[in-house]
Amino acid sequence: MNNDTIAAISTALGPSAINIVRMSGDDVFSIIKPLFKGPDLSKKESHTIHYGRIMDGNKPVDEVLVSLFRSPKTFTREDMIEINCHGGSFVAQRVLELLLSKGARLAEKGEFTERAFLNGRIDLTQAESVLDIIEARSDYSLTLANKGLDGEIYSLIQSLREDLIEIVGQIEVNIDYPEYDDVETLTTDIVLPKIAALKKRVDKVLGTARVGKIIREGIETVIIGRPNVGKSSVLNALLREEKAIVTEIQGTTRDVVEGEINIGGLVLNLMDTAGIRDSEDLIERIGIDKSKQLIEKADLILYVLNNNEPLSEEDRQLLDLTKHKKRIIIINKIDLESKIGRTFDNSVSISALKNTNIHVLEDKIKDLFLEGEIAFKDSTYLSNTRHIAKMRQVSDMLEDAQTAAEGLMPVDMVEIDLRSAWNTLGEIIGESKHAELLDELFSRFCLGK
Ligand SMILES: Nc1nc2c(ncn2[C@@H]2O[C@H](COP(=O)(O)OP(=O)(O)OP(=O)(O)O)[C@@H](O)[C@H]2O)c(=O)[nH]1
Ligand SMILES: [Mg+2]
Repeated sequence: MNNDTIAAISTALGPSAINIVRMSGDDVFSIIKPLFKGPDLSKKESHTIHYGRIMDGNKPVDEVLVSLFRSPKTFTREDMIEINCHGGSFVAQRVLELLLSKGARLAEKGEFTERAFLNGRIDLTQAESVLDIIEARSDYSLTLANKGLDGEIYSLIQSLREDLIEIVGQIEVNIDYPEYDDVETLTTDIVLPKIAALKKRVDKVLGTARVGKIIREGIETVIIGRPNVGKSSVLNALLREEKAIVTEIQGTTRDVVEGEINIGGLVLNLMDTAGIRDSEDLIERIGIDKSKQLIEKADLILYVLNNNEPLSEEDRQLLDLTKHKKRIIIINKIDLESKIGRTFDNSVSISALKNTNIHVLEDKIKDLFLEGEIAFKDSTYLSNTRHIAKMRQVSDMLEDAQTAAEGLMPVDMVEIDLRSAWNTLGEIIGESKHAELLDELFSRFCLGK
């Protein structure tokens, strides 16, 4: 480790109680020495905090607390110093400038975390989890991010790699000692079932990744239905706020109105749409309509019907159009006489106007997306798009290996696919450190992180 020393303001700029200026690298002690009036920090123990003043020559700049952390037990594994200044961006900026004037370099975005990764304190999935913690919007996404930070994704990937290595080992043994077993028996009896089992594991991880993505990014929820059935009223009832305009006039909502709610730790990104009408050429109309795109993109459709009206032909078509989606049918206006004339599976009867059964709707949404907290606690979900894309490649490579083995191709052909799968898994945890990937990834962090 012979890194230049980096510094940055780690807190958001703008008036606040405290700002933290952070520094990491070999020279932190020599850089701070001429600037700090207080105890000699270079003689102090790791993980201690010291009171003093930052000085610009003879001029006091700020009264500060300096935390010091000695390598290797630090976030970056380098020597680190954190200066707690008074809030106010000017003073923090001045302290930073003084550090730079004594030889520190301004850190790039995410560079502290990048160093933690490059110095082997965390793997790439853990570094990404740091970002996930910062961006978490609900308890579930925070839990998921913390699992990542604890190294759960890392362990999952490593255990898949162990299975792979075992298969490759088996093949190698056979190549080295051809008399050990005949090739055909090896591939069909030993290698093939193992590849199949591993592919099954990978596909299972991919199968649950949708839940992970939903926990992380929220459920894209689109409220649709004919005009005046009460879509905007449903949005408002869920948001507990009069966000969308509600009137008795058909076609009140013209553009998509959005809102975000948190149902027991799950985030829903709600979109209220314009009522879909005109029975003639309905499908064609929807085709040119934004609503159709929204329906396709949605994780959840809330289809609103008016309890007070008989089911129309348009409703039937729209119900058919959305039947392949995760969907809840909301029978609204139950405070009025029922004229709808039939019942539906997966429906909830509510009154958005009177706030009746809104919690029943919420519970239904939650049940639809989580098999219960227990299952959530016990599993490791992939949620990061990069991880999911790589995992898909791994699944394809295992499929190729399987096909090769089934076709009784020479075992070394099978091994090529397995090795690619091994490398791709390695890319998830950052074992092959691609410079571009790292630059892209860490630039998504804030300065000073
Ligand atoms: N009685 C009763 N009226 C309701 C209920 N929900 C909504 N309404 C009324 O139905 C009318 C239409 O409500 P909106 O929420 O604007 O309906 P919308 O589906 O968004 O309508 P568009 O945006 O025009 O497509 C308003 O007068 C609401 O007050 C309900 O549960 N019971
Ligand atoms: Mg509306």
